Amino acid sequence: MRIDVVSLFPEMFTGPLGHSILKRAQEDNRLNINVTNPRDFTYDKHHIVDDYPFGGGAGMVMKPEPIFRAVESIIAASNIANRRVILMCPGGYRLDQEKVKELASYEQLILLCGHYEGIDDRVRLHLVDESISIGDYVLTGGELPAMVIVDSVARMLPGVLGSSDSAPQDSFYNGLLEYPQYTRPREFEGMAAPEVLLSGDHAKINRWRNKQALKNTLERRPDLLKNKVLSPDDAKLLAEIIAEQTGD
Ligand code: 4GS
Repeated sequence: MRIDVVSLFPEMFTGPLGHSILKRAQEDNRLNINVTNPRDFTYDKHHIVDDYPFGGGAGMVMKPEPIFRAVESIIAASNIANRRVILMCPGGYRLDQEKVKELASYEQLILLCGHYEGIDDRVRLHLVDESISIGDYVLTGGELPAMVIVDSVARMLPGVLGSSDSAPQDSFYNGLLEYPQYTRPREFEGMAAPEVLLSGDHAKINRWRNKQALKNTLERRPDLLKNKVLSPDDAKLLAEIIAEQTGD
């Protein structure tokens, strides 16, 4: 997969993308990340990328031409048809794991990062395929949201995670929160790890983990259970949890 980020601050990406799993994914050619600065697509003497808003008001607005030119040059240079042009913005679709999986199926993502008060809306209307938000809060720019997309999408790509089954195990993969993990020591300052995990009985351990995942989800994120179709085993575990809570 190829991900192109369009940002006025390319240096912001060097740290987060240059370590650990994302670093290895790029070294192994599973992921190719390029950052393009729209300032390089300005042809005036001062390389101006923003201007005052039509109609007045505070702040500056990013001009459309450098962004259109940057994206057009990326598209021309990469020659990939199966792509998605995405604008990071609070009004977009709120990112979730289903959307992450969908994004991981494209051959190329082009992520546009706004800065200042906003981007001339002709970019959203005529250049962008979809807008995505990472949550209901306001950031200073779209760079951190773009990094969140790169990170969450990269770990869905084949071979990126070290152990082949790490992704299926994690939060939201099956629409539930994770079960709790423990490691050595067995007892730390009077706090014991659950005995069942040391039993060696893997059927029992799996059942305990499924139950804990359901319990965590019910207690902390009941909204996730609303639209979920439970397997007969999970439905039974959930009934047990609810019975335990009500003291039956
Ligand atoms: C988000 C967000 C965001 C909005 C960018 C104000 C600078 C800023 N983008 N998810 N202008 N939340 N963008 O806050 O995606």
